[in-house]
Formats: sequence, C-alpha cells, structure tokens
Amino acid sequence: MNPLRQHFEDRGQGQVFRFFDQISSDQQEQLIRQANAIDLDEIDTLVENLLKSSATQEAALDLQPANYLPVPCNRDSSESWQKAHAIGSQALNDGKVAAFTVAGGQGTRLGFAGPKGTFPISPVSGKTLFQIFAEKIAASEKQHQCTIPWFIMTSEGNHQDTLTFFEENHWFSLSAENIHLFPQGTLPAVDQNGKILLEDKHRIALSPDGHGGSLRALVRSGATQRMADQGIEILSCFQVDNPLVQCIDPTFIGFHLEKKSTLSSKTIMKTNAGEKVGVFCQQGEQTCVVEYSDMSQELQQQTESDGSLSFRAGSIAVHLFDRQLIEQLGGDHDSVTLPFHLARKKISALDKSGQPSSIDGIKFEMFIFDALPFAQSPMILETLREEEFSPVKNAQGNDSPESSKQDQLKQFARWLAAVGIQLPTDDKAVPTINIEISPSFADCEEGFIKAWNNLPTPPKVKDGTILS
Ligand code: UD2
Repeated sequence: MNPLRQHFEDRGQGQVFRFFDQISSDQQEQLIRQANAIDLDEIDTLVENLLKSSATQEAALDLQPANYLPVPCNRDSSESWQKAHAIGSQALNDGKVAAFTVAGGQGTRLGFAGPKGTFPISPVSGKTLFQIFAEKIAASEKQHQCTIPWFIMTSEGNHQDTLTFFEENHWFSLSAENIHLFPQGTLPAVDQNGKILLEDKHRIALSPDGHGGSLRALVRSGATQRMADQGIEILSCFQVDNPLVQCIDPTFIGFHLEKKSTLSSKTIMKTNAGEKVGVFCQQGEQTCVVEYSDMSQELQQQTESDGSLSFRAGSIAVHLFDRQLIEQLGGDHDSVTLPFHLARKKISALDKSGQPSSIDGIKFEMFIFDALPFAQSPMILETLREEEFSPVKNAQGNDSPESSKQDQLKQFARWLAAVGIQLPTDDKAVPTINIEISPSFADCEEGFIKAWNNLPTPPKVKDGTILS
C-alpha cells in the first residue's frame, strides 16, 4: 500500500482513500496532494481536545467585564483625543500602517453567491463593500500623504473571484502593487467521530480555518515579511461586512501607540443582552473576547446598580495588531498559537456508500480575537455604533442590506445637518430620500464640514444626490 495511504490507515483515517481504486489516476494524484497537506497530528489533537473531551469551557469561568476607554462627551475638543489623533496621524504619515480585511468567510447567512466584498451596499450608486473600503483607504492616503498597503485575506472558495473583481474594477484607482490578496488556510471537516469527510471520491471536505487563521496566513503568504520590508509596524484589521467601518483611524492608532499596546480593539455598547456580538472580558490578568454563543444567559443579563449591562462592551471586530505580535502568533511556534473552536455544521459530503449527502459534521476554526490574551497592554477603545458599525450579515431584518443602507443614510443626514441641511425623515429618523456621500468627498463629519464649506456652489441635496 502507498505509504501515505498506510499512514492514514494507521491513524484511523483510512476512509479518506475508501474510493481510491474507483477514481482516475489524475484524481488519485489530486487526492494524494490534498492528503499530503493535512497535518494528522493537528487533527488528532483537535478531535481529542475539542470533540472527545467533555471538559467545561474554561472561558466561561471567572469572567469580569473588561475595562475600556470610554468616548468622552466632549470628544472633539478633548485634549487626550486630539493628542492621540496627532500621534496616529504622524504614524500614518511615516508610512507605518497598513490595512487588513478578513474576507474569507462564506457569507452563508446573507445568501449571496459571490465574495461578500462584492456585495453592492451604498444607497444610491450601489457601490460594493470593497469599493467603499478602497475609497476610504484612498482618502486616508490623501489626508496623511502616505501609502497604505491593503492586505485582503480570501479563502480557497472565493480567492479567484475576488481577484478577478479587483482586476475588472482596475483596483478602484488604488495602486495594484499595494493591494495583496492571499487565501487563508483550510482544515478538513470531520464527522461526529472525528473521521475526515470526503466532498467527492477524490476530494477531502476542506473548510476555511476561521479568521484567526489570518495570523498564520499573513506569515505564510509572506505578507508580514513584505510589511517589515516596507517599514509597516501596525495592521489595521476589519471585517468585510461593515460599510461604516473606519478602515484607518488616526485617533485609534494614536491611543494604541501611546498605551504601548500590541493589540487594540474597538468596542461599542451592546443594545441588549442578547445582541450577537462577542464581549470584551477580563479573565484574571488576561483580556479576552467571549463569543455571544459561549456566554451564559446569566452573565449576558447581569446588570450594574444603574441598570446598565455589566458585560456591555461588544466587539465590532476592529483591531490594531503590531506586526511583531502577528509574527509571533502566526509563526510555527507550537507554544504560542491560537486555540481552535469547534463549529457543528451541516457539511456536503459523501456518505459511506459514496452518495452525496448532508452530514452533521464538525469544522474547526480559529478566532482572531483569541490573540488578545497574548497581547501586551491590550487597549480597548469605545466608539459610537452609529458612526462605525452596521454590518451586512443576514438577508433580512437586523444587520441586513436594508438596515445597513438605512444606517448609512442616517450618517449622511447627520453630516448634512451639521452644515444646516435637514433631510426629510420618517418616524424612525430614517431619511425618506436616498442620497450618498462618497468617502472621496468626506469620510467623517469633520471632513464633511470642511469639504462642504470648500464647495464653490454647494448643490441642492435631493433624492439621488451623490457627493463625490
Ligand atoms: C463576528 C464576531 C462577533 C462580533 C461580530 C461583529 C466571530 C467568531 N464573531 O461574528 O464576536 O464581533 O463579528 O460583526 O468572529 N472570515 C474569514 N474566514 C473565516 C471565517 C470568517 O475571513 O474562515 C471573515 C468573514 O469574511 C467576515 C468575518 O470574518 O469578514 C466575520 O465572520 P462571521 O460573519 O462568521 O462572524 P460573525 O458575524 O458571526
């Protein structure tokens, strides 16, 4: 027997080659290539630790709410915020910051077939998420007179489509050599007994290793080396699903540097106990995020004497990573790696007789926020939901294209109100006309006021107006 096959057989994973004699020699080669890339030790450890062990989730023990830096009511005139802004602006001007989008997810809940970044989301012109980010990055480059390289993590399933999308759109006027796309790693999906599943007779069922896989993908793809060569020290990370995100925030960068943090995060206050966001917590000396699904009802609902939620600091998945922390956690050091989480999902895979089926299986994923316990002086900065968070996750209802467009419109309306223009609104304060302000015109209220006041003849704002 071929030694690789024997190896899988010896490790109790011989079913991977169950149909080997029924497939063509090309397909046999494909299967061998895939099997060769699988680290059976890693799979064994994951199955033993996560699937077979019935130990209680440690993360649920001894949790306290994490401290965060609250937004002061006088934010714009606050000395410490102004100082942080100046420090961050300098770091940008010195070319020390790059942007990073995790875009490897499968977007199942949204029900959109393409990569999520190609989803049209701006209210009038239907700009895609990727275009909005590209324009925000370009605006930051202009403001700070610097180059901001942009790293984008895709996955095997969407890498080519994402690349083609950027090529067809001419990299949205950014310089192509400053945008780096790379796919994240994969891990085999297993059944309830830890047996690796086959998607086809010649293909193992692989799934992305979670956004936490980005740390090793950044190292393995050579991105961190490229950053080092270019003098980049900080990576500004954000998810692909949030058009309101501030891709690059000088104040956040300034606080990160000032507090000598190696990993900083933004938080918003949860609207209700059940809101589906991870929560910043303190576990002993360590800061961590506990995912909503892992937090007990009791802790979620715990309140302070003033009635506010105790565990209220929600994560919007916006982080600043020092390059060195990524190198440390994404490198091949067994002693410092992110933990894996187990996700029980329906997996399209072959049953024992080789028939396509939907199997109750298990995927293994890493979460990027699990880097927090490894960070030095982790800093958590509060931000305002209406300014920075309105993700597109579901087809309808909360966090949907409709809610996100409404939140963009409300933001544009607030900026216009700041220059004395009131848009008509409905009883939920949502503008009843569609307008749009491009990041190239302004990417924040202050910038908007300046840009508006610089217009020789400000336009009449009406349904369909685009300021760009
Ligand atoms: C995430 C956070 C949650 C909260 C919320 C805010 C996790 C586990 N939960 O919830 O705590 O902060 O976001 O919006 O992160 N992705 C990859 N590769 C993967 C899987 C995901 O790149 O293998 C990307 C995906 O493209 C997206 C982001 O990670 O940009 C978030 O993924 P998600 O939609 O699965 O996370 P969600 O909404 O459950």
